[in-house]
Amino acid sequence: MKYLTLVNVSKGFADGLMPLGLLSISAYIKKNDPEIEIKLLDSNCQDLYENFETPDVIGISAVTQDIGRAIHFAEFIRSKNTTPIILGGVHISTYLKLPKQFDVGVIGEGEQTMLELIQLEDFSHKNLKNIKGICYNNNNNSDRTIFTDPRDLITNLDDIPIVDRDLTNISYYSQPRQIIPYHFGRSFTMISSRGCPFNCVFCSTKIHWKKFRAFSAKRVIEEIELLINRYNAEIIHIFDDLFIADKRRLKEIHRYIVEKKINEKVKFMCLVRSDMIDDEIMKLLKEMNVVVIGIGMESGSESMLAYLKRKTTTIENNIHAIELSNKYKIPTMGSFMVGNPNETEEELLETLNFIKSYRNSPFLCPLTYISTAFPGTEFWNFALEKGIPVENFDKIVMDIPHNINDLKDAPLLTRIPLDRFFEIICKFDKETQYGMLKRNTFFPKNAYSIVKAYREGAIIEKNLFVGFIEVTKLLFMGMNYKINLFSK
Ligand code: B12
Ligand code: SF4
Repeated sequence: MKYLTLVNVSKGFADGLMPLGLLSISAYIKKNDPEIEIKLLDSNCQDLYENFETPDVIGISAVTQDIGRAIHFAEFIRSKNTTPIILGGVHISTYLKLPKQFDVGVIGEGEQTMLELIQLEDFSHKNLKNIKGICYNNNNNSDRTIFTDPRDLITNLDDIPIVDRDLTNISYYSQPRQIIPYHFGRSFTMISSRGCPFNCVFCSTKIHWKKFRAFSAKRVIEEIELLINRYNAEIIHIFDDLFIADKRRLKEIHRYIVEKKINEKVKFMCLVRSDMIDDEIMKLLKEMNVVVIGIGMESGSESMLAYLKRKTTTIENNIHAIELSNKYKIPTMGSFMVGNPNETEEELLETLNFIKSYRNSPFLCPLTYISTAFPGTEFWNFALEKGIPVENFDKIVMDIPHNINDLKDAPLLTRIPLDRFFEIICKFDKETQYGMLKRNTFFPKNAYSIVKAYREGAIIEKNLFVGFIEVTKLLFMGMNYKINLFSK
């Protein structure tokens, strides 16, 4: 019997989401080698440091934002013993530099690689060099990372068993909570595909997953049914980069969901693209009981949008998507990026004005993120050329902060002076807050939700009177919207 501890250092968002990558590795190892005993240390619901017990091998997962936390934990383990520590996940897979605290880095898909690693007698370089898809540091020269041959991607994703959710603290993750906007309940995440057929200049997906692959519709339904029957799921967030990438598969998933009446048991959220959705797709999503969609709208400036999405999307596409979202009454979380490479103040303001012009659109909720360079992307190359300190990973700020000082050391890509940039992005933040209160102004459930909206309006505007006027305008627009609906 060998003992493996998998470690999730990521925490935050909606009281934490299950670390699906680690759970997939666990399921794969359990299927292929039942002699391995696996434990999860999960920072969402545990103190990693207090609960650590030494196993035979440790595997830590990290996205770029979490690498500082992963290193810190690896240092803590090192201070106790010499157990081999493996780093996996999107950060090492795209950055390709292994911090000295780790013995091995796993590049890309981790299931088979981790299985082979845990079966090794020891982690001598003689053994490691035969394992595909890893890197390790040369003992004699700590600046040199040695890479083995790349590992082929798993051809048929259905060969990977359903992720091992039982490894987690299920009672923690089964508590009713809100992981998708507006909907509260027992909520779970799942992944039904890997990668994305597109290659936006800021996105890590192409570098990490190489190409788009999907689980079969049948297998997707099997996992959804498991979530409903075993974990009593009421809400499922399908976290694929682009759930609708394969329209044929989408239709098949839709058919099963409707036939099996899954749409009467569970609500879904998924991510789509504005240039891909049309009446047919929206109808399918509506019938499946998709209650919120997410779209990367990115910019209100045509030239910026063309750059960010390599000319695959236009403002017209985004406008059409907002219209479809209103038509089918599926709220859209539209995310926008501010502070892009070479973005002018005019382009930034175009985005702000675009968002503002949809304040009266009942189903668009804009979200704004500060552009960040992630390893391997075109943004990354831009930043390195300009000498922007993008390797200060612990200084990354993507959410709009309340204090300009929080941006002072952040590796920003913008060339707009910081004071002015901060002044403008605070206005974006205001639109996000208005987006969030649309529910209470367009579709108030009762008198209390209207009072709540007025209170939120006053907070957003930091002025009782202006807040009152703005929320009253929204309430009128909401009434108008409903009158229009009736008259149609
Ligand atoms: C779900 C998700 C989230 C969720 C939850 C994360 C979670 N706990 O799972 C939330 C909403 C919280 C989130 C937040 C953020 N995310 Co996110 N997220 C994703 C998403 C869509 C899916 C992740 C996933 O479950 N993948 C499926 C599993 C199977 O893949 P995996 O985790 O990569 O694991 C595989 C391998 O990497 C490897 N592996 C992973 N860990 C380990 C460990 C070991 C030991 C081994 C051997 C192998 C291994 O093996 C696994 C199986 O093959 C990805 C995009 C994507 N499709 O991957 C973006 C992605 C990871 N997120 C990204 C970003 C930018 C963020 C944010 C910074 C966004 C923001 N605005 O703040 C935050 C970071 C917050 C944080 N501190 O974690 C980027 C990461 C870029 C980067 N270089 O770090 C991605 C790649 C999106 C993108 N297209 O650019 N995210
Ligand atoms: S469409 Fe989304 S997931 Fe695909 S490359 Fe662009 S940003 Fe990444």
